[in-house]
Amino acid sequence: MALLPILRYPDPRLKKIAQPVVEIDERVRRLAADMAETMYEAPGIGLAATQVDVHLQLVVIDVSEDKSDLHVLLNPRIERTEGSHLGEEGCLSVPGIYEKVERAEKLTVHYLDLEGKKVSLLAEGLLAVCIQHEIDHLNGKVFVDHLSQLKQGRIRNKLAKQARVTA
Ligand code: GNR
Ligand code: NI
Repeated sequence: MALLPILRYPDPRLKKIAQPVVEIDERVRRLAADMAETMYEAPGIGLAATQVDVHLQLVVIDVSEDKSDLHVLLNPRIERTEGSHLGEEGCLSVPGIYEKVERAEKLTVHYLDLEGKKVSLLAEGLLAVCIQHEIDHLNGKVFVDHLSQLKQGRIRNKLAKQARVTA
């Protein structure tokens, strides 16, 4: 197992579109294990392969308090959504920034698990938010892209300033 470096916004590689997983081989299994370790260590409740510069449709999620509910989603597709919900989001690729984003309140997501089995999961609450946030990453989108241009500009300035003091 290994900790993987996480790309930081506005790295242009965060805009790449992830490709479907076509074969669940040792490389995919190792990537999922390393991503889970990286997510728990951060700590975070989700991580998309895009964030570790692998452009495959793979995400790991665990919204439990005690690391007891790991989900590995390959090729996830949102099939149905219901309602809307405005909630504060953060992102491991945008450290220290928290902003409200509007998302669907409930959703059904279809994906393959690591055994290649088709799964249909009905999600709400934080899990539903996280699934939408991670699928955005696979499509080259970060939560900041949902905000006004004014807020995006302020966030870029703040991150550039942070980068100067930590350098
Ligand atoms: O750890 C994370 N917390 C979080 C909180 C609210 C909404 C979304 C998230 S996902 C984030 C981890 C991350 O950046 N995943 O891509
Ligand atoms: Ni994120």
